[in-house]
Amino acid sequence: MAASRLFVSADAVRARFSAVLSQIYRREAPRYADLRELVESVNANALAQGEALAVRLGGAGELNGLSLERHGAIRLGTSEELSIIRRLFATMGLHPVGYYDLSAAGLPVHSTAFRPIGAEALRANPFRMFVSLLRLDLIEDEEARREASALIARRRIFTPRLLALLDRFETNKEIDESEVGEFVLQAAEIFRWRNEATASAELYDRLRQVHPLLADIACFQGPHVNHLTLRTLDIDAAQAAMRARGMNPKDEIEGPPRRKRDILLRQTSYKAIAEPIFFPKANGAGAAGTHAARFGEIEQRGVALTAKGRALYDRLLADARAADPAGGDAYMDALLQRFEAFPDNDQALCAEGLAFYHYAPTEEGLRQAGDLPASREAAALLRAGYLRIDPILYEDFLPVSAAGIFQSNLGESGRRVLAGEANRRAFEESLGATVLDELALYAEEEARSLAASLAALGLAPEETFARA
Ligand code: OOG
Ligand code: NI
Repeated sequence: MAASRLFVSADAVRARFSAVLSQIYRREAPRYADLRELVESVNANALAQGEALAVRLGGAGELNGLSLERHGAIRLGTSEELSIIRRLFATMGLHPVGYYDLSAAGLPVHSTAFRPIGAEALRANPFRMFVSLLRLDLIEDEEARREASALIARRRIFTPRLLALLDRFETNKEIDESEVGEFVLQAAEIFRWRNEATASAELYDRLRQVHPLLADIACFQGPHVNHLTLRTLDIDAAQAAMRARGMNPKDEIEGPPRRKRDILLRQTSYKAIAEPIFFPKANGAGAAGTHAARFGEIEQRGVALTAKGRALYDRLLADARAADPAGGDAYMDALLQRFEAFPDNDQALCAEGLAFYHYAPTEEGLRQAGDLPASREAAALLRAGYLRIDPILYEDFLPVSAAGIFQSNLGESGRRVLAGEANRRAFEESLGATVLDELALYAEEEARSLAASLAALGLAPEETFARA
């Protein structure tokens, strides 16, 4: 028999990959290193406040790996790139969840989130990737479309070595410890910044005029990671600290307003910084210029909403935007006011079917196990103190927020009107797989926890009625 080999789990590959990406980004983007320090001190302050924070975090307050990146984002040019990225991320336990149509916000891309599935994987390492694919079908300028697709068709974003390793890992269904270091370095190489464009300054400018995203995707040798995102325990304090330190944050925190029980996802970022780029010319000469693409982001997550809760969220968000389209602090005030209509405690959110919860038996429930009347509903068991609930954290993204993040980094010229609509089927064809439904994942987790809790109380799941 061959000497024993050590195999590495997908969670461990993801942890190593995201650590390498973080190191590279910190080195290449100094303001991101500053942001890390800022968030660390904001988080330390928040932790020192203690109790209020513990209440707000509830069961979602997993503090392990607080300083690990929560996500990164890239933009791809072709179906081939996307389908290989899907295979690559699968080796890291990252799977496509959700479809995000950004055409509605004037952006010629559609996206998915490659993320860990299940509480255990998320706890092992929370990193995920928001991945967008260029939609040339939304670019009306035919000449620009042709030139952009010629540029993208010429580039090779994966090294032959990476493709060979990927093939082998897929065939063997496992990754040997001795090769994982090389594998994650080769993978991180895809997303590195390159300060030499593939297009002349003239072509870059022309594509930028057509749409700034088109230039960002088509004029470079690879899909540079455009931001990494840290978790903050107090995003309002972090936003204020970014302002105070002159870090040029975006004007508004995306997502819901500050609440006692956080819902969904709140995000903000410092704006992308212009970086020097060499634009080549056919005769070997070239021109020095700049390109602004890279920024740093922070996020704060809350409880996942049901379809009903999400509909209420979308409506209140749209109302606030309509009340103050100018944005800034006035918009944040309008938002707070509108969201007074959204219940702000776990009992109400759960009872009204607005958010997803993880059920567990209480000690008292376990003492009574076997003696409880078989016909009691989950809500009654909760009220009687035999069951408890903890929020299930939202692990996905929000299209309106994502559009806000994109746009604040593309400048005013990022706000366009595009003729087009969502095309999930085309996205899945490019991906070579279907995307998972995020609501179904949360609903399953809730249902599983309720069934296990009822069994622990000596009650068969069929005898009680979970809410829809
Ligand atoms: C992705 C923006 C979306 C988020 O956190 O909503 C995103 C991009 O700019 O490519 O990362
Ligand atoms: Ni992001």
